[in-house]
Amino acid sequence: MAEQLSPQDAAKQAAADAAAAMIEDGMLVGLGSGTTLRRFVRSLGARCQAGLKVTGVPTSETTRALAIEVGVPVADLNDVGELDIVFDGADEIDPQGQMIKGGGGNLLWEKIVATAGKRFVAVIDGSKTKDQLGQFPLPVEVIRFGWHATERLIRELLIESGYLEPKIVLRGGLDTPFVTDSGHYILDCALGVITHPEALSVALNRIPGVVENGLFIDIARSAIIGEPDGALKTI
Ligand code: ABF
Repeated sequence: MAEQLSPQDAAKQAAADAAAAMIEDGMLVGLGSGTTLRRFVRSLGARCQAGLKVTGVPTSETTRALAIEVGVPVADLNDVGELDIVFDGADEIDPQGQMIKGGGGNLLWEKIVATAGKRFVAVIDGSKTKDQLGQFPLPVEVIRFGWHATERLIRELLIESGYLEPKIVLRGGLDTPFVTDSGHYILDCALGVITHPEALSVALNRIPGVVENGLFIDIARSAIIGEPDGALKTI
């Protein structure tokens, strides 16, 4: 019996299947993270089982393991040239295609892969589309050394930028902090509405100790947006 999907999962599946149908023989494809992308990788795997010849370049160990499991040939980013296309999820996307990513803790590798391709396509369900970014806490990846000092500088920057009471939380908490694949911490910054995402992203990355942030600016060329009834929208 077919899996009974929740409305959001049905929307994710619709977007995932539409994305997988875009791929052509011989493509080098960046494979992102998150639950929608897992559906995409499974759908791509089915096409590979049916004879499609592609090479997937994963953004995380979990994506790599799933791709291998479902029969998508994989390669390391360092072993290939420019990717033909990159598919990844998002936590939020605005009408200009600016995104917040990193809810899954993988923003650094995701941004490296996202910018290693000719084209990035967000694969999302409709709940991710927002008029303005910021309802989702902005992840900022920091090195562990001196992270309290880095946090203070981030807080100062946010206050100077007009976010008067920024709530900054160490992901996982002080006792069991989340550690990224690169051994870094993530500070989640609850800002509400981010009025100038481009400028904020640049300013954050100037702070010593900040490795990268979850604002993906001028990266998405388009988005495939699934709806619960299987309908698709694009931006
Ligand atoms: C990944 O997809 C992350 O950047 C993001 O946190 C996650 C969200 O996707 P989903 O809602 O599909 O799990 O790319």
